Amino acid sequence: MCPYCGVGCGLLVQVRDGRVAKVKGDPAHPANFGDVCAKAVHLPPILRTADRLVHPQLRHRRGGALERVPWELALRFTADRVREIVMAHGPDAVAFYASGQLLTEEYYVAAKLARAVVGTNNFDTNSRLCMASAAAGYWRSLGSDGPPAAYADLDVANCFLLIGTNTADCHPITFKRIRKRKLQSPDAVTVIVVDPRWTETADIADLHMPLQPGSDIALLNAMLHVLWREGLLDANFVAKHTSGWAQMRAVIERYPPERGAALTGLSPEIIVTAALRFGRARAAMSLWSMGINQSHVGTDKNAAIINLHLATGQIGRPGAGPFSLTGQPNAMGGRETGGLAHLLPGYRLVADAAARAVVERHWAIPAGRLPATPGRSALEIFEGLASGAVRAVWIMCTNPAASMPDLDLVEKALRQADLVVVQDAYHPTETTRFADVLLPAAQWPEKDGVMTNSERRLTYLPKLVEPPGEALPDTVILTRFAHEMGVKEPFQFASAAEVFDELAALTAGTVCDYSGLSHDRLRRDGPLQWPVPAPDHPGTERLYQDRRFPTPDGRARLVAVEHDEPLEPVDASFPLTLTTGRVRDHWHTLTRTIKSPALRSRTPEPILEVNLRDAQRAGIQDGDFVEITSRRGKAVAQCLVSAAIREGTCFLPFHWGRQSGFYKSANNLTLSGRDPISQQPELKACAVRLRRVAEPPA
Ligand SMILES: Nc1nc2c(c(=O)[nH]1)N[C@H]1C(S)=C(S)[C@@H](COP(=O)(O)OP(=O)(O)OC[C@H]3O[C@@H](n4cnc5c(=O)[nH]c(N)nc54)[C@H](O)[C@@H]3O)O[C@H]1N2
Ligand SMILES: Nc1nc2c(c(=O)[nH]1)N[C@H]1C(S)=C(S)[C@@H](COP(=O)(O)OP(=O)(O)OC[C@H]3O[C@@H](n4cnc5c(=O)[nH]c(N)nc54)[C@H](O)[C@@H]3O)O[C@H]1N2
Ligand code: SF4
Ligand SMILES: [Mo]
Repeated sequence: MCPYCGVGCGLLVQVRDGRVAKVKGDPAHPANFGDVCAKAVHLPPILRTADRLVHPQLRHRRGGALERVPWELALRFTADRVREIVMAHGPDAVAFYASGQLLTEEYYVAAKLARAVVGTNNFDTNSRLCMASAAAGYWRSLGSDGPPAAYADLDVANCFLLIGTNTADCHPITFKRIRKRKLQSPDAVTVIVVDPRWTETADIADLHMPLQPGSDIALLNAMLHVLWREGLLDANFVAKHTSGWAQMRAVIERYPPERGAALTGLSPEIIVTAALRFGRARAAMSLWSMGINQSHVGTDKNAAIINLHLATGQIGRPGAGPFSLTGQPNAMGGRETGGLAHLLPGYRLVADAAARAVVERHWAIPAGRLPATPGRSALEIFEGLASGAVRAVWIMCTNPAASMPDLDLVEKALRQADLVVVQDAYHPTETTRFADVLLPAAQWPEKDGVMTNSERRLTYLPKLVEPPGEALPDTVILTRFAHEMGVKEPFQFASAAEVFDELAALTAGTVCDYSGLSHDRLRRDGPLQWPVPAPDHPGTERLYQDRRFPTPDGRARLVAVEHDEPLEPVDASFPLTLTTGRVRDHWHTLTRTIKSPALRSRTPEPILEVNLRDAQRAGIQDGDFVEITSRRGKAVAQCLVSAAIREGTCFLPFHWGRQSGFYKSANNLTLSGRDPISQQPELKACAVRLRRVAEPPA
């Protein structure tokens, strides 16, 4: 399976002389049937670069140099420091910050280490910047996390609402499947794209709706208003399978299309048209990602999308359903293993005493050992480090000094910490520079394990080549560390397969039950979709076909949600809204894709997209270098002036961190304000001003 995005494509890899020589699509994999995008094709040159981290390194004192040390010393030093910090300040002075790019087994061992060995729920991941609002949205509306739909639904849907997703660039193989459906039945299939920018995704759209950033709830509520007024709701479904109709109706009554138009900047007519197309479709799907989730009302935006599906009965049948697109390859696996500070394995909650007891028995640790209060979310970990409440952080498989909002805060946090452990495949990165202990990790495909893609499908990834130097699989590093901490019995894993078996057994009876799976079975039967509750169970294409939801009364919840303005509205000093995101040929913080000559040459530098009229007002011409200033900092980029972005909005990709050049980083500008429910930061809207500069800074 591809190590990049959550589409989860199957790959065929040619190995020559112990190296990955060639990558192509696996025709037998049900996520892609042989197709792949450029990022996967160009994997070979990025795997063995001169900056691979191949030895453990240690800095004995701050300001000193990192020195190569043997594994034993690196782990003993870390264990001693962690013990000291726990003795002096308690277990919650230690935090772990992990990633949706870890394998499921790695995730599981890391979360178990934090909770059972160190004794803290301060175990959070970059999924907090990514999927947290979707997970919280599913929990609140449906009673549990878990995307209900499947890729097979894309082949039969009649209406696609693509909202806050640049599917063409970020989930290219999913997009191809939607495009194929549209081209096969152009009149029977409607595609609606909601994005302040015109992207490649809008290429296939019948309706492109360039709304004001952040105003999705006003749009979705107004669409629901139209459907209610026109009698296009499924009254039977609402009465039998949902709760909350009366409260929700009271709110949507106040969102006629004219009000929706005023709040979104769209026309009332296009809102009515979109609503009618959605409402009259035999089967409708919504697909969304960061334009929805990365918002201070991200959880509410998710509710507004799910409301639309519940009120029209568009869920739990072929071609229908709300379907959040997972960003990272294994963000789904992370949620299954308890990869957020309030979760335990098997979609269990830290706050649930009965769930804690089950996990304690499974882990054979004393009753009451698991801490009962949810830990710190991603930003709270870094705020805690900056204030001194948290003293140590262990970062694995993520690069927060490039990917977090408000990088000054993150750098301060890392400088201030008593202990920074970083476990990565490359060095230097923006984050490894701050490490006291640097642990070399094996990366894809130097280790084996499982990942779950957007459609709940688990794929087994075999180990194909040896890791370079002394790099070790993350599971091995974490297991050795647990032993170094004196905890042996619960960490006797001879292989990743054994870790998987322990987790799979713990999912029995939960919504994400895959107790019927093992590495052997996945190798034999190929990738399968959970729930898979028994060894002879074929897997589950679609959730909620029986229309029973995992809430106490079995009904899904219609949640009344209101529009709210972005946290940082524009004003005379900062007149434009900056939104940030991705480009087609790069992956996140560039530790990998920039090292492929082909990918680098397609997009060598960050480009700021600016609307024509905004450019005129600021005296900026296409190709000029522009300084972008927010209340937190500055960035400089060359600009692309166009009509493809909504007036008042500009867009900067966030891939370039400070290591590429201090002023290339979009996260110099972004703010760390967040959703109070999901704790996900509002990376998609902050207020900025632009100024032309003669030359880029050196
Ligand atoms: N090429 C590539 N693909 C990737 C990744 C990558 O780094 N590179 N990363 C993966 C990961 S982890 C993720 S999370 C996904 C992200 O996938 P996407 O969410 O598709 O990517 P983004 O570019 O972050 O944002 C999507 C769109 O949201 C729009 N947007 C901004 N604000 C709003 C708003 O208020 N409302 C609406 N409706 N739209 C808005 C932006 O203009 C942008 O086009 O991609 C995955 N795939
Ligand atoms: N402004 C802005 N900021 C954003 C976003 C945005 O849209 N706008 N999007 C956010 C989102 S959705 C996401 S998901 C994050 C992503 O942000 P990050 O997770 O910080 O980005 P990556 O570059 O994917 O970092 C992965 C790190 O793991 C390392 N690595 C690779 N393989 C392995 C391995 O097997 N083991 C270990 N230990 N390390 C490995 C890589 O070298 C790299 O350093 O960024 C977030 N930040
Ligand atoms: S679409 Fe995603 S999973 Fe598929 S090859 Fe491209 S990056 Fe990999
Ligand atoms: Mo993400």
